[in-house]
Amino acid sequence: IKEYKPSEIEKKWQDKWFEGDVFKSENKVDGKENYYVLEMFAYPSGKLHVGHLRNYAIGDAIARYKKMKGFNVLHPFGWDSFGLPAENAAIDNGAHPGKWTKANIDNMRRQMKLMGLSYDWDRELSTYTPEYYKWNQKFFIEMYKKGLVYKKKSYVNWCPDCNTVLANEQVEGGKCWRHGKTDVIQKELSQWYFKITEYAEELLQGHEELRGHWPEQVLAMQKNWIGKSTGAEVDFILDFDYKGNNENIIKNEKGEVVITVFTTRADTLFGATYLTLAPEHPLVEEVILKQNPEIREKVEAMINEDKISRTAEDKEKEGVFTGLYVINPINNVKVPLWIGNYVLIDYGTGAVMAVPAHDARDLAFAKKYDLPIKIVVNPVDKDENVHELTLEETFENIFTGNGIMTNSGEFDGISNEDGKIKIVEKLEKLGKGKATINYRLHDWLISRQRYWGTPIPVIYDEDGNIYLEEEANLPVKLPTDIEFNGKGNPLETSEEFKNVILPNGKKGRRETDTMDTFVDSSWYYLRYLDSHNDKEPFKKEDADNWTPVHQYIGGIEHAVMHLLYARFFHKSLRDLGYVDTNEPFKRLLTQGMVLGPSYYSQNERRYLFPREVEMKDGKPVSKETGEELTTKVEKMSKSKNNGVDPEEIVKEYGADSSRVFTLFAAPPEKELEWNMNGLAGAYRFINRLYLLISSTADFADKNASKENNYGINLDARSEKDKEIQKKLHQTVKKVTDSIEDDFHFNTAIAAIMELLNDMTTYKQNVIDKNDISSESKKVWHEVLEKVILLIAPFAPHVADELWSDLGNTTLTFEQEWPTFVEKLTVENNFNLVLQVNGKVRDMLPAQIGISKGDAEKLAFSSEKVQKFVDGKEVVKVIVVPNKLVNIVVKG
Ligand code: ANZ
Ligand code: ZN
Repeated sequence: IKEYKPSEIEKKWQDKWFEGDVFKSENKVDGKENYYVLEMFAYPSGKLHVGHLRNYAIGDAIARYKKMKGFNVLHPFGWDSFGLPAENAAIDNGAHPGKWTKANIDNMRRQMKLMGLSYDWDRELSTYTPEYYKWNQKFFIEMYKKGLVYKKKSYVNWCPDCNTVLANEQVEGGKCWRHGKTDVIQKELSQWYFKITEYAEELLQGHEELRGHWPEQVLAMQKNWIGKSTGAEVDFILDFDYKGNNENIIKNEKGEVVITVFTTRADTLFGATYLTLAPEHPLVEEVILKQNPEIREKVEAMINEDKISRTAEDKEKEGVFTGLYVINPINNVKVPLWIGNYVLIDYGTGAVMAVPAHDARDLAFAKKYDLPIKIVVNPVDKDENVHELTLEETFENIFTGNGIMTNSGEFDGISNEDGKIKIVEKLEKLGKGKATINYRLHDWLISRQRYWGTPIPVIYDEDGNIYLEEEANLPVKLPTDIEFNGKGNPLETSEEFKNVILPNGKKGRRETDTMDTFVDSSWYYLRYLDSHNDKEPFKKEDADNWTPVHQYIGGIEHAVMHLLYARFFHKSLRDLGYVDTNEPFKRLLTQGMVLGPSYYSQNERRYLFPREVEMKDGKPVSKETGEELTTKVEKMSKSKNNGVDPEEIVKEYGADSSRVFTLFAAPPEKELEWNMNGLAGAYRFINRLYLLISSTADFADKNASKENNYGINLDARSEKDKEIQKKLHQTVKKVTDSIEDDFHFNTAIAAIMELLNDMTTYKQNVIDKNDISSESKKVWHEVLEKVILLIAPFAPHVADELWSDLGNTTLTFEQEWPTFVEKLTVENNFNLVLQVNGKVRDMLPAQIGISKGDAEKLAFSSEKVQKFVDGKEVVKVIVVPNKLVNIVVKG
């Protein structure tokens, strides 16, 4: 008997697959529908972690299954290979970032091949290569010409540890997304932006196309991030004669300074008792501080506070009076102008009409600085009576709901919802306001002051005018004469890179900012379609045939960065004429995290490695000291020492067992608890399957093949043949249904395990005892062929090995997915008695529990019954459930 040796089997088949280039795919195959399955490409950190293993096991199972289902499958892989760690490694050890990156990619690709993944490696791409980033530059230029890229000076997020600017999406609770402990500070810089806000509404509306195919949670996160607010802009007039001519100060035709606020509560305009500006508002520097320089210190302190905590609900409101006043456009009342830390410059207009009676933040501010409070909406009780609010009540419990307008002149007595509309109508008539929609989403800041990214293809002349690089000169390549000293942007150290001659012969200076690496990942799924093309980024025809990607798989952490940027990019590319489709990814699966037990020692104040731990009386203790440890199942991470190394796992148990375990232990969207017993269980399962099949392969009748339904005469089967065939057909159905149901591989594998139990029984009772019918060998051939094909997407190496044991020279993933016959899956049949006028005329097998209607239909379908019914009038049909049908006829 053969022994199951995964290391030998897996090496043998990987060599065959990869040397034979069997996973090479075409963009078009006649008669086949395309299916694009894509796992998020990897950052080449150096080694795979278990999260990768899980992601790729899922993707590969889908790819192999869809191939067997007859699709023309595209399943590529690549590397998201620009970014900081490579540069930090360069600073630490002097090696060029490219060298570090390439070595890491080579190692990870080798590890991935050990997993037996069915990628078409011919399409592999890496974003750090000029062949790739050239197209980032071309898109940048075309987007600039279309007004989708611009440069703007503003306060931006700066991480002192990254030494670069960050996008809003990369700031989490005021801290850097890469340096969880580092406060992000604000710097005023001139930076490049992509105009994602131009697509805010479409990005929101596009969710309708994705709903049901993307996790609702991701859609909700995007919706929240886009943050659509319906409201109005209202113009207040500054009660001060400003003579200056600053372009950022807006004046009306009378020469008065206009301050526009954004509000969602225009109905409360009569209650606006003061106005608050963000400390960064242009009016502050240009007018207020010139007029009132002694408040500068307070203003600057507010600017330096971090944005997130500044607006937190429980944060102490800080402010300062400007000494100036503004005129409320609805009633011409003069109200004071303040500066407040809770007003953000980059939301709405950076100015707020404060209504302390109905807005909690305004109220806190008004209380602190003793500002007037005016109630303008009263609540209505359950008997529809208006309740006149008092200030005392407001202090105790602020009223922010809907009600009836008061203290609002001509608008008194109507509902505030009507009031909202009427006040905006009036303002529009007066030319002092308008209905508007505001989005929380900001333009995407893509400038990074770092080396390892795509150079921005822009040159400046001596006056700072912008010149786009000529397309013929693309790619603008990263220079190599660079010093990585950890101080500032390394690109600044290359004179050759910086100094260029402009088309007009004058001296120019090249932009040294590089692009955010999220630009690279925003369109890579398109590049796979033609990754060696040096004339175009991809062909439009291919893009239209392959997008939206049928199935995308990755982590939920990308919900508002990568997944929103890519949607924006796809729409921009559509508007530049590159694609016709609207969305990049049709279906999204966000796989759950991989968790593992961690062991913490209170005495040593550190996490122990699993190898330092043993179980005593069911409790984990330190092997060395015997101390009882605190254990917790949590996300695998280096800091908790609770990770496992996929390469070691694959070495010890084999790729097939590792894959089967990760797919079996939890449905793909759920958290997966890593468990060595579970892994060992997966190994035992495959081992049993292997031994059973290889030891009984000779028994199977190889002449009986799929083409002739295995030549089985159903009536000549023994009871045991019938049972195993029924179990087989039930399993094919169950596995297929489970995969079609959002890829629930766990239930699919569970069904195969059950089948294996029945197969073992069949072997013992039929094959070993030689208790066989004329059909047993044919039935067994069907069982073996189909079970091998069922397991093939999950455990492809052992499947190909067993497939060849059956005498095949083909590969499993090239086979058709096994089919089942509904009739053969039926649990319990009984013989339905068919009578005409009380006389038995026929008997047919039917399923227990068959409905009256189906039983009747079955009766009329019998030829023997038809003979006695044809040409006669059917008076009635009597059905006795699970027993008989009696047709009463006349004439
Ligand atoms: C007056 C008012 C009265 C407001 C009231 C609310 C309640 P959302 O729904 O999130 O869009 N606001 C506007 N711009 C702001 C900024 N740059 N920084 C801080 N707050 C700002 O919130 C819109 C509301 O947030 C606006 O409506 C404005 O306050 C405030 F009873 O205007 B409201
Ligand atoms: Zn950082």
